[in-house]
Amino acid sequence: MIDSDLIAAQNAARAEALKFDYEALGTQLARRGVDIDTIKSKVGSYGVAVPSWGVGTGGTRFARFPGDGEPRGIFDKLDDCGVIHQLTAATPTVSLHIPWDKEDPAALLEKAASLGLGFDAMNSNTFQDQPGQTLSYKYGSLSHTDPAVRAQAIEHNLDCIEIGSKLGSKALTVWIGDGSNFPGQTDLTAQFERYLSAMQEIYKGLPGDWRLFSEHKMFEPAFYSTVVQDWGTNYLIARELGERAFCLVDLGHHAPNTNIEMIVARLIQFGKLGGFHFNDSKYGDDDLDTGSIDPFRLFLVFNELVAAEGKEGFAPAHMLDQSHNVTDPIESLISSANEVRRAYAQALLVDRASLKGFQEENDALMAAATLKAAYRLDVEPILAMARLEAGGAIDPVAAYRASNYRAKVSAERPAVSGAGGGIV
Ligand SMILES: [Mn+2]
Repeated sequence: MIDSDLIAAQNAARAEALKFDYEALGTQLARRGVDIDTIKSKVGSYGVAVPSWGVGTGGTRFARFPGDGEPRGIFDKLDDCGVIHQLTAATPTVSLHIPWDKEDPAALLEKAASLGLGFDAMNSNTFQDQPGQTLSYKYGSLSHTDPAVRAQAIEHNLDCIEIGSKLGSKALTVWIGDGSNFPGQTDLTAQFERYLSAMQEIYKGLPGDWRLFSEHKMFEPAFYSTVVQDWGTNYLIARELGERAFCLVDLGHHAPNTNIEMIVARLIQFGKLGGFHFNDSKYGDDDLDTGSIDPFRLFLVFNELVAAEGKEGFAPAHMLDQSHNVTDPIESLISSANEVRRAYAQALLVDRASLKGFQEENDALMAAATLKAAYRLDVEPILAMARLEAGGAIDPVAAYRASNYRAKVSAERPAVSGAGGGIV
C-alpha cells in the first residue's frame, strides 16, 4: 500500500484549488436545480470491480512486452488492486479468474481483507488448456461434440462456484471461446443445443443467492462462427436458463458502430441485463482503456442505466475488462475507474423531465441538446471531492507516480516474459 502521509501531502497541495472548483461547479449546478453534494454522494458510493488479470501487462496474438514489477501471482495482484482502490476509493472488489488465481480461499480472504477489498463475480476458463488437464478444449468446451469434454467444462464451472462461495462472491461469469473457423465445420443448431444443456447443469449448481452471467463476443478465437456471438443469442440463453441467468455486456464485444446503449436498454426492459465489462475499442475487441476512444458512447450507456435506477430487481454488476499493453496497468485501471464514474456523474446530471418533454414533442434537436448539456459538464471536481472525502487521492495518477510503487515492487518481483494476459 502507499504511505498515507504521501497521499495526504499530495492532497494538501491540491485541496484549495479543488475546493474552489467544486464550489464553482456547485453554483453552476444549483442554477439548474441540482444539488452537487447529492451527486457527489451517489458517485462516491459507485464502485467498479477490477479484474485480477488486468493488473498484469496484456499482449496481442503477435507479442507481449512485459512491464516492470509485474505481479507474480494472485497475492501480488491483490496488492496492486489494493493500491488502485486506495487511491481511487472506487474499486472495492476484485474479480477472480480460475484457475489463474486458484489459491487457498482462507488466505485469499485474509489478504483481501487486509487491503480493504472484497470479491466480485468469479470467472471460469474453458478457452485454453491447463497443465495436467485430461481433455482438450481445442474444439470447444461447453458445446464440444464429446460429452466427456462437456462434463469436464461443467465440472470446472461448478468448482468456480464452490471457490467463489467461500470468498463471498455472488455471481459466475461464463465466457467460452467455442465456435468454428470454417463453414460446415459445425452444426450450428446442435452446437448451441449442447451449450444450452451444459449451461443448465451449471445453473442447477448455483447457490440460491447467486446469479449466472453469460458473456457474448462476436468473434475470436473462433473466426467463422461463435456460439455466443451477440446479445440476441445471449438473451435467448438467459431466458432459457431461468430467472437468475442474465446477460453480461462487454463493450468491446460488438461490431464497430453497434448501438450498444440500445442493446442495454432492451436488456433492461426485459429484465436480463446482468452487468458490464467496461473497456473501449476502435476496430474490434481491442480491450482499450474505458472511455479512451468514445467517452460519449460510455455516457450514453450510463444514461440508460441512470434512467433505469430504482427499477425492481435492477442491480447490474460493473467490472473493468481491459488489456494494458503500453501503459502501467495500475495507471490505466485508476484512469478507467474514474472514467466509469465520470460517465455515471454526467448521466446523473441529465435533466430527465426536460428530456422526456422534448421526446414527447418530437423535438429532436432539443432532446439531443439536453443530453449534450450534461455530457459537456466537467464533473472532475465532483469525482475528485468524492475521492478526497473517501480517503483517496485528488489526483490518483500523480500520487501513484510520486509513490514510486512500481519501482519498489520491481525490486521484489523478478521480470517475467511468458505469463499470459488472458483477456475475455
Ligand atoms: Mn469481457
